[in-house]
Amino acid sequence: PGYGPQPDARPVPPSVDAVVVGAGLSGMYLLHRFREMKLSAIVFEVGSDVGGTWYWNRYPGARVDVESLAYSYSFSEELEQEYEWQERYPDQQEILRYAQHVADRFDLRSDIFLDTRVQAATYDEHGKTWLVRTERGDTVTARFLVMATGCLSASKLPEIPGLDRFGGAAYHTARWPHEGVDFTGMRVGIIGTGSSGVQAIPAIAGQAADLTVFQRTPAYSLPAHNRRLRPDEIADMKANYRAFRKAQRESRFGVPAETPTKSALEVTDEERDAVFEQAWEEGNLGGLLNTYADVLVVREANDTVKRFVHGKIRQIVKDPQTAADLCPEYPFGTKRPCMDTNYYETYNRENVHLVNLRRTPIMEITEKGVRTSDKEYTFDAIVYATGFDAMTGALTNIDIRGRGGVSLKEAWSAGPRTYLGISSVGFPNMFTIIGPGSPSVLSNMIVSIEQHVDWVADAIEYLGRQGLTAIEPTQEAQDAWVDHVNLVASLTLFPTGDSWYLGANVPGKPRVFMPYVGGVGEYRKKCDEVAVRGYEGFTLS
Ligand code: N01
Repeated sequence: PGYGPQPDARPVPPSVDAVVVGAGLSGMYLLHRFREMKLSAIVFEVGSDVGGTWYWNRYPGARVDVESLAYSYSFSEELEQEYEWQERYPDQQEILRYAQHVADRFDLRSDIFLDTRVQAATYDEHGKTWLVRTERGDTVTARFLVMATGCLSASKLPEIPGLDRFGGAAYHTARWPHEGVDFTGMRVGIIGTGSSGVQAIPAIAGQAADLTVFQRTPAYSLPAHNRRLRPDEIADMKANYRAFRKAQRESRFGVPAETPTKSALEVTDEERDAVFEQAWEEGNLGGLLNTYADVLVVREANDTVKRFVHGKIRQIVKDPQTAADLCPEYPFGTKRPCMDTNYYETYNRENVHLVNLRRTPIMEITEKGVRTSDKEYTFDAIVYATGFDAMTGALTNIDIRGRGGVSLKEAWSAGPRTYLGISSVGFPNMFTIIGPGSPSVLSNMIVSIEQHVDWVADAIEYLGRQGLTAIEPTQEAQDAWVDHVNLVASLTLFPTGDSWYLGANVPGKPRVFMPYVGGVGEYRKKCDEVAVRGYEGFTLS
């Protein structure tokens, strides 16, 4: 059931100016902007409430990895001043409450259709409109279609034989039961050690009788040093929010930080270790990445961070074999680092066991549990912390057809192709918020979300002022942007990690580095220039 009013019962209007898909942090702000522009807009949301990521990811230990005072909307100064964050890194419930508060405060719910999955969207070239169809049979035409479907929303189970055979309870971290799960007294197996696994493992270990962690690739995880916010730091931020927001927008990752200029290789080991130690103690996702200019560029520089983290793991984890198995070999930062509370410490508990799947791979899921090449493990519950078909999955799961009936899935079969990550040739008047080809997942998402929403709203306003009705990128501009995104990525170590940034976690997915590594500030400048030049690289008609 939906929260508040029951929007499901209301009929969907036959035609609106804009259909937004998704009522997460992107979709909610889009609706707010569109209303300010006096556009009629509706939002379809498959969940039973707003919040997107924070609605779905309810696994124990789920928390944000960007500080709350920075991971919040900037579009309303009143909201900024009124809202009271409790923790430095709030948990899922606190962020969901924030999303719900925003929905209520800006009266967004009346135009959001919950429990409604969009099945298809087809562009009508003559009418220059999108026909959107939902799974429950609604149809609506719209001039603009905005995909606010998120980058990490199409959850993914592993390709392991026998998934349906298991007789106990099975959960995916991103589809967690709303009533929660009590693991007390249970033997639990968890597969996956990305950000979700790293947060869930300590929480489940504290409850379960026994927890076995199946690890294919170890993560680099940094201590979050989470704590309650102090009144003085909240007051400080509230007094300086405008300057802080400006700095966020101009920064590299959407979090203000000094840009490092030194190489990790030009300083002494002592100096470097002291810098790394300070970053580790700060508890900041970008901390270690931001220590030296070449960490993400030069392998030897990256190795210095790798050695430092290995040293930390060996210091914390008592069993030498477990510690060795937890030490990642791929370059630091090429997969998203994790932020944890007591992750490595958890392996010192007697009820926690690590299985290194590089030595003994999983062969199948059985009725009783998990069989590796070595033995069968018996469980009462299995947790899949196996991630997402990231960045493109939520888009290509919908049957989107643009000019000439071409499907987005076909158009992107060799990897996503966009201009600025915002729009794609063949799909006029369709926009993707934080889409592939934009900084998106390499940034504080909310900063990138607001930038995209504002850009899209401004573009639509511009079309209206010019008496035009359609916008679509040119092939040349799109090709040049895709080349640029690839070129910038190829100058870094990013393509060397087998990450979901590259689609490497989905068998058969083309290996293309999807987010734009050029930085939030530079990217914003480019988008602004395009707009100032009358939407350069787009055909307006
Ligand atoms: O997913 P992941 P996630 N057999 O893809 C393993 C954001 N996020 O949900 O690396 C065995 O990172 C897989 O192994 P490998 C954040 O951006 C943020 O954890 O493919 N193992 C990996 O260990 C994050 O990066 C927060 O070898 C299998 C794990 O499952 C993104 O979401 C919290 C397997 C998947 O890790 C995704 O994180 C949570 C198989 N067949 C998420 N298939 C915070 O804000 C997959 N794996 C803190």
